[in-house]
Amino acid sequence: TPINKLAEQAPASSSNTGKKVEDDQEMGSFFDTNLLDSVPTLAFPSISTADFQFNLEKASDIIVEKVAEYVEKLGNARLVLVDLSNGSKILSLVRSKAAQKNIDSSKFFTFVGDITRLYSQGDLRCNVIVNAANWRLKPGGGGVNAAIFRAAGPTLEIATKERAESLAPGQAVVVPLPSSSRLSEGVTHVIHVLGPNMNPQRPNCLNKDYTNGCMVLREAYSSLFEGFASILR
Ligand code: AR6
Repeated sequence: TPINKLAEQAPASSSNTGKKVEDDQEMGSFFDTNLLDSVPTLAFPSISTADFQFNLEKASDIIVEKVAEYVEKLGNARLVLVDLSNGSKILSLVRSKAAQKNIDSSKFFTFVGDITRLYSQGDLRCNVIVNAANWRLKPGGGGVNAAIFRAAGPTLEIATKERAESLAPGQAVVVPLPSSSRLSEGVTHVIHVLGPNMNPQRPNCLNKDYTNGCMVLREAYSSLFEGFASILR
């Protein structure tokens, strides 16, 4: 799988960086590592499918559709769908649907890991990470929102407030990460995105209206990929 391939290609990349490698046998991995490090990469979680309880089959169709739409437009940049566990249902659905659509697996792949520790724990360098936010753009709650605000520290909340006070479902906001942020990892920007909510205990619940829900989820992915494109320009 691409995950294993990457793990092999990027051995201890931080300690290799900047070192001359004399041994021929290590040359390949040395250059591959540096090449991969310089490729713009967006890591994103599956929007709305955990706390917001969006249907996984429908969400996986939309992820693959939107990735197919944007992956070529984004040039050499990579898109990576991340989740915490090897048993992630959304990752396996997306992997098989992406394979069916023959999406270039060097430009789009799935990855298991904590989105706030992709480089330090997974040797995967991503310069932009996506947050499945809440409408108030507030830290805490659960899921990936709590993890990103916790890892980045209070400067992310301040930088976010400078860009937007709130989000409507389907919208995204690009936030440059202040250099003083605790989240290093090579991340330069966080993109907050608000997906459609199917959880009756959260604001703006769509009450299983998947006609509207699918439209809003498509908008959410368009907004976040457009946000990534705007960083690359
Ligand atoms: N790293 C990678 N993936 C993660 C991580 C992590 N640290 N944590 C969760 N995921 P969710 P939603 C995956 O619930 O459904 C918050 O409270 C998770 O397994 O974070 O859009 C906000 O404040 C799932 O695949 O987002 C909102 O109120 C995906 O990330 C609400 O939850 C999204 O799960 C948003 O709910």
